[in-house]
Amino acid sequence: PFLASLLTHPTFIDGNCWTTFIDDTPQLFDLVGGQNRAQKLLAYLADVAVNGSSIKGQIGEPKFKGEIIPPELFNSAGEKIDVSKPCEKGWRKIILEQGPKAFAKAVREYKGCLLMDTTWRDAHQSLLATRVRTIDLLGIAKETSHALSNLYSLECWGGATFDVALRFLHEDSFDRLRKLRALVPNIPFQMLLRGANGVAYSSLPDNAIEHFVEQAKKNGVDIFRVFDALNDVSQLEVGIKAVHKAGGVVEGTVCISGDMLNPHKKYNLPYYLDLVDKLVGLDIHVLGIKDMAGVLKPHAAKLLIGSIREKYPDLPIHVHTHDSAGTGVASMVACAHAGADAVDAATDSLSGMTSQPSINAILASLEGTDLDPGLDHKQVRALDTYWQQLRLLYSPFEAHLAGPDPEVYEHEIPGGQLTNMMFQASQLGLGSKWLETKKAYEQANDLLGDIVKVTPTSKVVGDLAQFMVSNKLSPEDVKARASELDFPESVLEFFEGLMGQPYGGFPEPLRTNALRGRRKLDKRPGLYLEPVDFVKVKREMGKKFGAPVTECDIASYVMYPKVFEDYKKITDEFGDLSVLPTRYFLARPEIGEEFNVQLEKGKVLILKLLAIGPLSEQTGLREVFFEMNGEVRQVTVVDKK
Ligand code: 3PY
Ligand code: ZN
Repeated sequence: PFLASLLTHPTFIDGNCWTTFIDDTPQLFDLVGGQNRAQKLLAYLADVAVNGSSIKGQIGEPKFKGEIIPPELFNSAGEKIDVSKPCEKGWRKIILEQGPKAFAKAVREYKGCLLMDTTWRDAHQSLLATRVRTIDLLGIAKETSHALSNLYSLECWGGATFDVALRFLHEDSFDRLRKLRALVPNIPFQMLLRGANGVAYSSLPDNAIEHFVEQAKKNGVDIFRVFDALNDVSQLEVGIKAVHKAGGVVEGTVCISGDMLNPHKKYNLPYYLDLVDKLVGLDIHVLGIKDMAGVLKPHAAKLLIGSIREKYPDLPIHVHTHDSAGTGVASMVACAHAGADAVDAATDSLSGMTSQPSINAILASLEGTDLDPGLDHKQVRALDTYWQQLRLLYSPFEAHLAGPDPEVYEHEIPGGQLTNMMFQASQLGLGSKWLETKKAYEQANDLLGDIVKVTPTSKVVGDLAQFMVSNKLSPEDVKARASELDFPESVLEFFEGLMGQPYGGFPEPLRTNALRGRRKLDKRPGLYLEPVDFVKVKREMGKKFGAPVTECDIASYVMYPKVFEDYKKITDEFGDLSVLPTRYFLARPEIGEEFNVQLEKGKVLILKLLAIGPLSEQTGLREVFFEMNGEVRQVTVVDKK
């Protein structure tokens, strides 16, 4: 039966097998119990039918009902493109055949300004609480491989997606990566790596970062955007070295903090140029400029990119922004004109506001110039018809942003965090407190010494702001009472030095008073951590979860031990939930509504919810009845309501 499972596995059939395939595809062993898998899925569906979905952050049910219609693509001669096979053209070929340096050189030599599409990572992280599931990315993957074949890259992994997929969607992020890779072999895949923090919220031992990056590279990531939340070069170096070692494209990144043209800002042009020199010294392939709050105004963008271009004529520059203030398109166009080689955009339906600027708006702005990104507008628009439907499907995670936020130049809240904080404020009914929270965020940033704010330091500022609002503390109160206040743990960790060293140092005497004798690190935290003993971890995991333990499992467990353990419990109980269409993952079907679940290629369950039985007062249980491939099945569920 194992051999049969192997031979019928979609990845095997598609011919996308790596040497780690068997190691990293433990589902092969599950396929043996197809019946068992079906029963487990029914248990999940029955639980949702009785108790509702338990996906954190979900409000209400999807606004989209019915079948999602994939787009049809046509070439410039008006002929329909056959998307049953992925496209073969694309920039990844250069990375695979000639390596990262040749890729960087070719990108620099390309006349147009290339685009990275963030729809599969940052766009939904910024607008839909990172909740877009693998099945929905797969649903548009082949079309994307054709329509966006000239992209610099597709951002599809890392940042918050790793944690959220495992924790809330009960999905294995490595599995997502492999499945997407199989359908999009031609476009470089890009991930966001938080330097020495990997994809977590604090530093890990250096060998854990190396191991994680190695798995990411082996399973499909080509380009690694490596940043540090304080622009601390010693922290950046850990990630950069790991990517070099794994053979990936190193996009060493500078995070932009505040309006660089404001004369009161310590993060000014000389600061950024000095940082770029240091990154170049680390032998990066591409320079990333990461404007996570969307505060890089067009004129500043022109000055910054123009100055770097003048100093480093051969260095490819790739710019990222968020459209929070509504200037994203103008800024990215300014960057392109000033010499950037690639800029970021998102599909129209998932663009704008706290997300990236609209891809079609950027295409239209560069159309007819030498900087044209080389994509077919009609095909790009066709792809968006899929995302229009998806946006409605994910309506339970909408933050209901009403428009751009011009105050972003003051509070400097990163895009994803701005949406999250608004969502939380609206859930708690803190409408009027929202304005107060934004003001407190600005004050908290000043108290902490005007730090660079992005995961995890943005959480520190956000936690301090919420602490100030809920305890009615002014900045003066915080300073005066620092030695007696119970600061949030993240603030103390920052003061301790667990997130690296801020530019210009820690604010004193606030740091000393708040720490009250806790240690103060003056070097990067990784130097104080014991290396991971991978043999021991594997043995431990084998005992806890049973065989096989793959290298990807180990990387996930080392990054998020508790989250991985909970994920294992859920999948033991319900099986692989990633195969369930999103509508039924989030809400129960109508009684009598028929729907399909494809367990694997050629194995489809035809399901119908028949009835939900009455509550037994004695046991607190209910019977739920389904029809599965023509047979009636009954599942007993605890009614938790
Ligand atoms: C992340 O770290 O997840 C980010 O998106 C930072 O901008
Ligand atoms: Zn971003």
